[in-house]
Amino acid sequence: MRFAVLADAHIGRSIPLAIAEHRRRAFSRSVTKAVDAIIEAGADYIFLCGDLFERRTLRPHLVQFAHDELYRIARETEERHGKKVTILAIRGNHDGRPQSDTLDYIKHPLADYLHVFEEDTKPYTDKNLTAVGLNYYDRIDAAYERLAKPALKEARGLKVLMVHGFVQGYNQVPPYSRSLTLDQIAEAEPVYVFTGHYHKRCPPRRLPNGGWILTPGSLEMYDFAESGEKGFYIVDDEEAPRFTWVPIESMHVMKQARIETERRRSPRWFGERILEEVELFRSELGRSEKPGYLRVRVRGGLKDGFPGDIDLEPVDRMVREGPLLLWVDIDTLGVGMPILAGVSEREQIDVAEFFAPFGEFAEDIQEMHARVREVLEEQASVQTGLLTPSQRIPLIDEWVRRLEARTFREEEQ
Ligand SMILES: [Mn+2]
Repeated sequence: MRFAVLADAHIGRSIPLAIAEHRRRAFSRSVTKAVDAIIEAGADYIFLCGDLFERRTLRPHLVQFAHDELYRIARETEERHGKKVTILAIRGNHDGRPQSDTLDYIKHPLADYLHVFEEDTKPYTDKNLTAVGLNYYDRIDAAYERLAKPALKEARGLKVLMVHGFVQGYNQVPPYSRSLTLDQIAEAEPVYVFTGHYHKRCPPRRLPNGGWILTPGSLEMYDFAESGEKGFYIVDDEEAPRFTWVPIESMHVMKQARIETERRRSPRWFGERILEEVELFRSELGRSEKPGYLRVRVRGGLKDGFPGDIDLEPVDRMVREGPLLLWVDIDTLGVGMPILAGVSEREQIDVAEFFAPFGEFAEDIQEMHARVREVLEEQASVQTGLLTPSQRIPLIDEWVRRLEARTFREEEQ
């Protein structure tokens, strides 16, 4: 018997929104590539371990797309290999909530090849195997004990467990996340455990009971923080099971670069480093002949000027001119303002005049501006240029008092 084990397809994912259409296309394309490879391999069972969809509500054509791709597996496997395929699916956290998930839309009375697990965790059983599918719950450990473990313990024959959740000691579980343990899983004596939710591929590992656990990871790059190869597993269930990794090449190159400095630097210095990173990425894209997107995280202090003084126009120009460079996101939130000494010399704006459209309130602004400046000069931290909360609160209260004392024109209408 041959299995295909997939997870976290996230069909319809459009984050970052600035490149939503590129992203949606990349996620759909990874599904199509996986489906092609599954048909080629001629699998008997397909295990979809959650997060088939990105959200509960999606554009109808994407739901149709998922439906059609699953049907294509069934139809073409029969045509080419003369066998009937069974597709088993569980609900991931992205698919929706209990009783209301996107998987409802792909169920079809005529789609006898598709089995979507319900919330009662009634096992799927046929002549070859028994599968218990545990849908996603926030308290996955409790849900496993209550729903999946008893069902799995009772099951006979080739027992398969599908879970959408982290497994301690196998996945690198993020802090404060609920997870299952390998021992907890092994107690129910499964032969195979296939898991989703953890996006990084984990190679097959033996369980304490002699069974196997496998996390294929997501099919596409979920975000900039992810790395590593994307794809899915083919499992040949024989005397000694054989596991074959099927890589799926991402449609786009997705890279995150960092610029960090301990020393305070000029806006120009930051601008030049950023440009270097973008140029480096552009040449990487040229070599791989693939389009891509880059995020540059910039951290460090300015010695003068403002973050807005970092000239990003050359970067914008490169994006406009280079067809492979789809998007560059420069994150300068981590760029610190210069120490405040010297600011007063640069500033020559008449505040009351600047805020003249506010009418009489412009005078309040001017007064408060002067007071805040005064307090900053006397009390601000030399390191950060900021006030402590107790220094700041009286000023905020004063702002609120003055704002509340005014009635603005918009409110009168
Ligand atoms: Mn996921």
